[in-house]
Order: sequence, then structure tokens, then C-alpha cells
Amino acid sequence: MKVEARSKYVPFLVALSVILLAALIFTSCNDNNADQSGASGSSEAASAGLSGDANAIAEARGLTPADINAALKTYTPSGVHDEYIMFASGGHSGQVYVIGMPSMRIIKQIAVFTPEPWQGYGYGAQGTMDVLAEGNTDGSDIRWGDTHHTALSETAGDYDGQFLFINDKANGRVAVIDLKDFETKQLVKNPIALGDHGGTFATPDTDWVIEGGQYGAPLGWEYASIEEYESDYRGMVTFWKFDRENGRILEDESFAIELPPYWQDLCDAGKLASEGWIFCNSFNTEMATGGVEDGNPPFEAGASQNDMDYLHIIDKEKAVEVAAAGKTVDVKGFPVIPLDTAVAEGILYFTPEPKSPHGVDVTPDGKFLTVSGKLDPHVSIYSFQKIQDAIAAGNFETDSYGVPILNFDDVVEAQIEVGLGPLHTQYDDKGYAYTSLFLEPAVARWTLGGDFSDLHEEEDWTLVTKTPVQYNVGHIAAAEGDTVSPDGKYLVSMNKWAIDRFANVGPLLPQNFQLLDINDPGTNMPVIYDMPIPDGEPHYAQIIKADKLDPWEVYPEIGWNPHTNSVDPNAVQLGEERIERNGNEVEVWMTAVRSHFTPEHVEIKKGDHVTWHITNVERAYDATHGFSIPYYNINLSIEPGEATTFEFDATEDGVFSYYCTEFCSALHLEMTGYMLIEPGE
Ligand code: RUQ
Ligand code: CUA
Repeated sequence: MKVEARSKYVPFLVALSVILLAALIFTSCNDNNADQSGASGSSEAASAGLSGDANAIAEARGLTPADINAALKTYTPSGVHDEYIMFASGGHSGQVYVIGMPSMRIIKQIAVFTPEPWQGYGYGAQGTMDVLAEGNTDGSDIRWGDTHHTALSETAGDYDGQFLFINDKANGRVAVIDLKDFETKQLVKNPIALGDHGGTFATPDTDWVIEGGQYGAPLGWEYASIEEYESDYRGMVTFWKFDRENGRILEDESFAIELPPYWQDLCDAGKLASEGWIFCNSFNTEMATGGVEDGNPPFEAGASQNDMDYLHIIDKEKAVEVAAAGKTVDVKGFPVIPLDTAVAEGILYFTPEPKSPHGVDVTPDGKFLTVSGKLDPHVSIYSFQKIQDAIAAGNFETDSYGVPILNFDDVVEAQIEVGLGPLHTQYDDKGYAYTSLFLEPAVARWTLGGDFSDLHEEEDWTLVTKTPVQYNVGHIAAAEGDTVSPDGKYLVSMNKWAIDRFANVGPLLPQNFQLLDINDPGTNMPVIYDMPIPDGEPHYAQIIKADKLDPWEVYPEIGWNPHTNSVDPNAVQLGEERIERNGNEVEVWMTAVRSHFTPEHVEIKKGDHVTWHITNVERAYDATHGFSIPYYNINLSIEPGEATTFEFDATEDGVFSYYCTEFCSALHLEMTGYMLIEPGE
């Protein structure tokens, strides 16, 4: 159906291209404005109006040929769907964004770690209250998160469109989102660490979701003075077992590995050739402990003295066996493979990596790993085969914790000078890799060797081109860019600073996502769209072919509970609405359908405990009803077919009108009712 819709527009697009190309020739002849952005002429253009043919519009708006080209590549007519969907972390908004590509339209925000009113997430609806409560930590009700790394579920190393995972760096938690309804189903709190970073990453069949740590601390966050850093502080990596059938992480079957107190950074899961292995970067192998106020070197200097930090190479298969054999210790009720066991069992190896590394990214064939050092202008490419050979050869030095260190020269395949501040790498279908350069700022394209050699014309392992981006790029995400079969085509540069790209909105600026067209080989890699992200600082994103997603249009049956994935025992069918009282326990069974709630009067007494069930009995696509009660902080979103429950204590008497918060019909304003709470004696 989507394909039909698009093909209908093909003749139109061809016609539009012809008109715009004519305009392009016209404007380039008359253009004395070299400004690529085309922004400088815009205010005059606005006053000139936008009537007339394409020529006149292009001229009035001061559009360059490159601008027109970019517009043709991204403009998506009404009703036409995007080819790709990007899932972007929402940074410290604690949420996830769903963005269509190439239009760069935000389609949805998924509430994850932070209450969100539109989705009725965290304002009474029991399922959502329970999910948020799962993320509580030792009695602290945490209601925000710093989402970093999205991980789509995979089958045989390819995105399968079923689940999405994301971590909360600030509080050491992992979320599971079901892509049947794009709702958060589970939060798990890491029992041994308060924070994390190197997650989430899914193994090629999503048996495991990986969560790596960041800042060293005693496991289980018991107190230890900073002087005891080397003896008592530790790093970690956690392996969460995922049950695809039920769509939940099985905390009982999960475990962690104790690591030295280097600051573990990003991780990636091996695939194909390297399937069964996990790779994590680290920095601060100096084990600097800061204290600038006492005359100690500040962290940024103390943690950057060594020329080399350690790439962690972890045999996941062996770790799973060792954990299953019970060779673990118990930390806060969670099984942890001790560091010396990990070494003795041959689970953990290191190899040096240059200067404060950040990203480690496995190539699509699993044969190479690209590591970027923030303070080194090169990317270093390691060969998985050479790593295996070095492990087999067995002549290594060890670090002060006894972990074997493979010789750098034995395992490195190539080093390429790409530019200043390389951070993260993505791959395409044409034998190229792309690395973000934070300091330049730019995105670099370079060639892969090995089996990718035939795909490109340039020499292997060489820099091909760079595209400047605005500004300070962190992560980049290419279409299906970290699967076993990347698509190429589009790449998004997730820029930390926007500066002058948008209208001045005061001192707090949005982030800037820039879309790059990477379809042409060689040196052509233009920026074709700027998109502000005004809500948190996104880190990573993943981009999936839209036709791999198959969400429900409405819930499968009337009375569906999205948190149990079944019909709720308290679902209410039409005609079964009622209010029952048992002492001071009041229970309400209500239906919602355009344009009324039944019942419309709910009589309660002050001091009652109220349990209230509502079912949206609609079967129509998009017929969502909201439900809100003032004062009691109740706000729900009840999608077609959904059954939901909330509870409260009637602590205040008075007259409270509840109403539907979604403009669902012409008589939506009438979709209301009275909750009357009588004063007690
Ligand atoms: S990080 S900007 Cu938290 Cu993924 Cu590299
Ligand atoms: Cu239902 Cu408005």
C-alpha cells in the first residue's frame, strides 16, 4: 500500500524535478550569492512572497542548486510515508524519539524513564506506574533518565523490528520497549552499579542485552574512600538475558563480570566472524581520582596521561558457561564473575588502544573492529583473526590486576589518519566506513579492506573525503549502519551544538541532527537537512527500514492490557459498566467510546479508596480517548481496545469534572462526567 502511494507520486516528482532543474539553471546563472546555506537571502525572500512558478520561488528564496537538490531528496508529500525510521535516544529527557527519514519528521516520542502526559505515562495508569516503579533504586523513586544508546533487536545480525532497548547512564538502568505498540514494558535496575554507559547492545540474535559500566565505584556502591580506589573500586559489564517470547529481560538468568576500575566506555557485540565476543573500550587506565580542589590534577588531565588505554576483549560464550556453572560471587543478590575468575577462565583480554578511546564498532562481516581515540587523529582497525591468533599464541604481559594484554602490533590491521577528535564509526553497503570528528567538526569517509576491498575504487584503508557538519558531532547513525548488511544511503550526524543554525531562542539551544546523503561513492557526501532536537541531548540512534516494523493499528482485542499482553480481567464491555461499594472500597468499571464515558456520575465519600477501570471499546484506527481528573493528578491515554486501571484515596471532597483530553469527535467537549465526593462526618 505504501509502495502504491509512492509510485503514484513518481510522475509528479519527475515533473517537479524538471521544473526545479530549470529553476536551478536560472538561479545559478543569476546567483551572485555564494552562501551554500541559502539563508542570507531568506528574510528578503519572505517579504517577496512565494507565489509564481518554481523558478520564481527558488529565486525569491535564494535557493542554490545544492539546496534544490537537497529539497528534492528530502521533501515528502502529504500521506507519503518515510522509507526509514530512526530511533534516537532523547538524552536527559529520558525518552526516545521516533523520526521518519528522509523527511526528518518527528513521528512519536516514546516515554521511557520520565513521566510523559500525552501517553498518560506515570499519571495514574497502573501499568505505567508499575514500569516506572521497577526502575526505583533502593527506595529512591527516580523519575528521569539520561538515555544514551538505542539497540534494536536483531535476528542473525539484522534488525528485526520487534524490540528496542535503551540505557539510562545516570542511574544504571535498561529499558525494554515493544515495537508492537511502541510502549515501554520493563525497566531493570542494575543491582551492582549506579551508572552505566557501554550499553545497550544486543547480540546478533538478541539472546543478551549488554550494559557496560562507566565510572569506577565499589560494586553495589558500598562506601569506600577515594584513597581505596585501586583496591575497592571496580568496573563492570552486565549481561541481561532476554526472553523474546515474553518480551522481557530475565533478571534471574542475568549476570555481570567484575572489571578493573578503568572507566569502561562504549561496547559492541561481535557478529558473524566474531559472534560470541564482546568488545568494550576504556579510558582512565591511569586510575586518576581527581581532587582538583586539593591541588591534584583534574580528571581531564589525570585520565589522559597514558598513550594507551585498553580495549576489553570478552569471550561472551565462555562467560555464559562460567556463570551457569556458578563460578560467581553474590553482590546485592546478583551473580558476578570475579575478576580473577574471568582471567583464569580465559574470558577477559586487553589490548592497547590509543589515547582516550571512545567508540568501538564491529564491521558488518565481524572481522574488524574500529576504535577511535578522542585525542588521537587516527582510527585504529583491529583484526579479530589476529586477536584470536594472539590469544592462542599466549605470550602476553599483564596489567596490575593480572589481565593479559595482547601486543598492539600483533592485532592491529591498519591505522588511518582521519582528523581531529574521532569518536564513532558506522558502515555502508559500498565498502566505506564513516567516522565522526568532534573537533573539526566533520564526518570522514574512509575505505575498508578485506572482503570489502572490491566494493570501492579507492585504495584500502584510506581517507576518501570529509563533510563539515554544524557543529561538534557526537554519534553518527547510518541506515542499518551497524547490522551485518548496512544499507548506506543516509547518515545522520548528531551534532551537540547548533549555534547559528536556527532562530535564536535564548541561551539554551537545541541539538542539530543533520542528514547526509551518502549514496554516491567517492567524495560527494552533502548535508541535505537540518533538524533541531529541542528536548534533551540525544546520543545514539539506529535507523531501520520502515517496512521491517509491523506495529498494531489498534489493540488486538477489546480490553487489552498492554502490560500483560492479554485481555485484562477487569476489562469492561459495553453494557457491563457499574460501580460497586464494599465498606469504604469503591470500584468503578467504565467504558469510553465516542462521545461519552459510562457512567457519567461517580459518587464517592471522602475517605474512600477508589479503584477505577476504564476500557476504550473503540475498534477505529486513531480513536484514542484521554481521561483526566483534576486535583488527583490522574491523566490517562486509552488507545482503541485498551483497558487501564488507576487507584487513589479520596482525601478531598468536592465536585470534580473528569473529561476526555483527546479531541476525538465533534462532541468531544461533551465527553465528560462528574465525580462527586461527599464530605465525611
Ligand atoms: S557517547 S558522543 Cu554516551 Cu555514545 Cu559518544
Ligand atoms: Cu474522547 Cu475526546
